Amino acid sequence: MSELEKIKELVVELEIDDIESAVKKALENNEAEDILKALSEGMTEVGKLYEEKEYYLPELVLAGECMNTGLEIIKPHLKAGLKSKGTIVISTVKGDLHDIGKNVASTLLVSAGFNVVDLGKDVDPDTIVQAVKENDADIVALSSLLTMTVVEIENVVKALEEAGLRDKVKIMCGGAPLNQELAEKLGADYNCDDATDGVDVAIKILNAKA
Ligand code: B12
Repeated sequence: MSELEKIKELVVELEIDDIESAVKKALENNEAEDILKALSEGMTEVGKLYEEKEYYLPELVLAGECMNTGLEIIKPHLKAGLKSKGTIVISTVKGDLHDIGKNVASTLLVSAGFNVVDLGKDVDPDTIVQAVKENDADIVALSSLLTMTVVEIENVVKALEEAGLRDKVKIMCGGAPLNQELAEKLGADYNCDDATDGVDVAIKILNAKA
């Protein structure tokens, strides 16, 4: 089994104690981007096992920890040598604790050369407004995995409007319950199907601004 296959397997088997050493070792012989792909494939497999009722919430939490442990190790290797293209404030919306997709998006944006301010998960609109001000952000990126919390995107839009910042930033979002039509209905500018799409959209926004 290759080192990359092993990493995927460790995520699927929830081997939290071994993931750190395996990722560090794999970095000696593999590109960080390929390790990211292996981690994501493991997470996709875990998602399937959850839907097939083989795995339950505790397994999902553990898989999330495996994924995030791996991401933290590879992050510095993804961004090596790139200079910032613009500033993005990213978070998962209030009420939503899913942060794996957001972390993948954040990691890819960093690796593409953006200055990314990651506020984490379950973030309220005022914290986002504050971060936009403090960091003079160009883009607000939001993740919502729960149908119940997509409405929070609208609350972020309103908070930015009230702070007089809505015209200064573009808002992009991602997560399975969303599509472009819904994103626009909620007042956002762009929906992203996946993290790679997020990078393309961010580049498009910054190019249009330049
Ligand atoms: C892992 C997981 C959890 C973990 C999360 C751990 C963590 N640290 O994130 C835990 C156990 C905490 C969890 C909890 C719950 N979960 Co859950 N969870 C999942 C699961 C299995 C996988 C999600 C995931 O991480 N996928 C892997 C990542 C890489 O993919 P992704 O998130 O889709 O992100 C990609 C794109 O969407 C996009 N993207 C996402 N965000 C963004 C943002 C930007 C800016 C960009 C550019 C792109 C982008 O790019 C990413 C990569 O390409 C999904 C089912 C599934 N198969 O998706 C259910 C799922 C999302 N959960 C669900 C539910 C119901 C819950 C709970 C309510 C369960 C409960 N009864 O308690 C709670 C909610 C808690 C809360 N308040 O948030 C439902 C949501 C249904 C809905 N539409 O509302 C799902 C769909 C399962 C199901 N089929 O019922 N969950």
